[in-house]
Amino acid sequence: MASERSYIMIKPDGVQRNLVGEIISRFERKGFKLVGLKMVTVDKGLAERHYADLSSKPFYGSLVEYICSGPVVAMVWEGKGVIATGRKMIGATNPANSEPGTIRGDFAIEVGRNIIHGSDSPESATKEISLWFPDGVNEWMPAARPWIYE
Ligand code: 3AN
Repeated sequence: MASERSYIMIKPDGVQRNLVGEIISRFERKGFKLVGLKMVTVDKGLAERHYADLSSKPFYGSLVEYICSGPVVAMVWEGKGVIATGRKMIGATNPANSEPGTIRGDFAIEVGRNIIHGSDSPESATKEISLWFPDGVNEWMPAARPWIYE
């Protein structure tokens, strides 16, 4: 079975608020597999490349500044449907609309401090993973594999 990968990033507010363990735990308990993980203090160039699609938005400048304001935790998670399911676990972009039980619904209030990023399509996942993990990710075989998938 071809497995999908998503780029998931805990933003500076998530790190500052000690939510790293909580967020990693949710993805682990779901059954997804961690194949890339690093803490990065983001420079402006990388933040601008990551958010290039939003460069015409009025909040682009403050978004870039926010992402550079402290370390982020950059991750790649793998598993069946991880891109769409990861987005569901994260919740709506604006935490005011995120359902309780989602990461943003449980832990965030404002769109400008929404804790976490997740790739929104296979195309952006591929682009984001090569941007943040240019040297590739870790291949490993989890022992739980036959207990999660048919
Ligand atoms: P998502 O992160 O849910 O994929 P995008 O890609 O539309 O949402 O937006 C990327 C990031 O830009 C959001 N995570 C949020 O931090 C910021 N953002 C989006 N919309 C707004 C807004 N109206 N005001 C301020 N920041 C915003």
